Amino acid sequence: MNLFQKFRDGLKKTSTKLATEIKRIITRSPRLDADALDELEAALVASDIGIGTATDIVARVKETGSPDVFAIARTEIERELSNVGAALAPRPPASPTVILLAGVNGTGKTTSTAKLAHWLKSQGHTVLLAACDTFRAAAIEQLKIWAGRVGCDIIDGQYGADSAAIAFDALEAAIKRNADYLLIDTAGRLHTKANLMEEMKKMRRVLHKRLPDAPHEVLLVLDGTTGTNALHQAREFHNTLGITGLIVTKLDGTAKGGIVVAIARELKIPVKFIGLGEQVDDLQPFDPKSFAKALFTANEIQESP
Ligand SMILES: Nc1nc2c(ncn2[C@@H]2O[C@H](COP(=O)(O)OP(=O)(O)OP(=O)(O)O)[C@@H](O)[C@H]2O)c(=O)[nH]1
Ligand SMILES: [Mg+2]
Repeated sequence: MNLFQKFRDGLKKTSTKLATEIKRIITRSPRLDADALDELEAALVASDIGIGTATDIVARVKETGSPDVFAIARTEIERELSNVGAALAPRPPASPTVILLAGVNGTGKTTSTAKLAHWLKSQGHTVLLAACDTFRAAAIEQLKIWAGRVGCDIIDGQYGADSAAIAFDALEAAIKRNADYLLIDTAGRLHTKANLMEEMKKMRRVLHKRLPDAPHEVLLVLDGTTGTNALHQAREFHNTLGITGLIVTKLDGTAKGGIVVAIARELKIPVKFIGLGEQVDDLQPFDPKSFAKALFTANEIQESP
């Protein structure tokens, strides 16, 4: 399955809802009068793409007088996202690339860590995992099971242990073993809880001390089904921790997958991967063009009766 097909399947809930609404509006009012344009705007806003982008699309439709709302929306979305799809930081020549995954409880950090490991391995890299969620019961076992599935080694410690110490040991091991990537799973934390944020900062400091460029990426994992809440989280995490990129998960589970557009427009933080399901290959590098095309698709998807 190619990347576009993955995007299309994963974004089906959002695209089906959008297509149904848009077609209904156009069928009823082919010349798209003022009321129809209002309805169109409401339908776009309901997908969580954000008011700004929704009004831009409606303005373009009005301006061009074109009934091809899908094509106009695709172009606008692609333009909006053109600067936010980004690859991972380039690999330093001799040392591991260190990626820290952060986020609030249950957003998909642990599973995204494993899926990212799987994707990196598929690109020919060697990957080591670090289980630095020593806080939640069974978190270490969860990552161990995934490590087995993906075929990666894992460095862990005891529950209650200092997560920064485990991160340090894991980095030592990654350097010694010549691993290409070290992926660090962390405990869920509230962006409002200062002590948890401090723990995260400590992890950063310790890594930096051992390897001056590390961590090369701090990826914030956001649950795409939480809508504008995800936006608030991203803002807070970015202010306290400095985020290099986003992973937006669970887009398969929502009709509001447009949130990726709102986040990109608001925060200008690159979206690096998106989560489109629970399988190991359901985390995919973000591609604005495929995303825009998958979101606004008129024909391919039939609504179930
Ligand atoms: N459908 C779907 N489910 C996902 C996706 N990403 C994660 N999940 C599910 O979300 C749930 C929570 O995922 P975890 O990876 O454990 O989340 P976490 O952030 O590590 O959670 P804590 O460690 O408790 O903070 C699991 O059931 C995952 O399978 C996705 O892209 N799509
Ligand atoms: Mg976890």
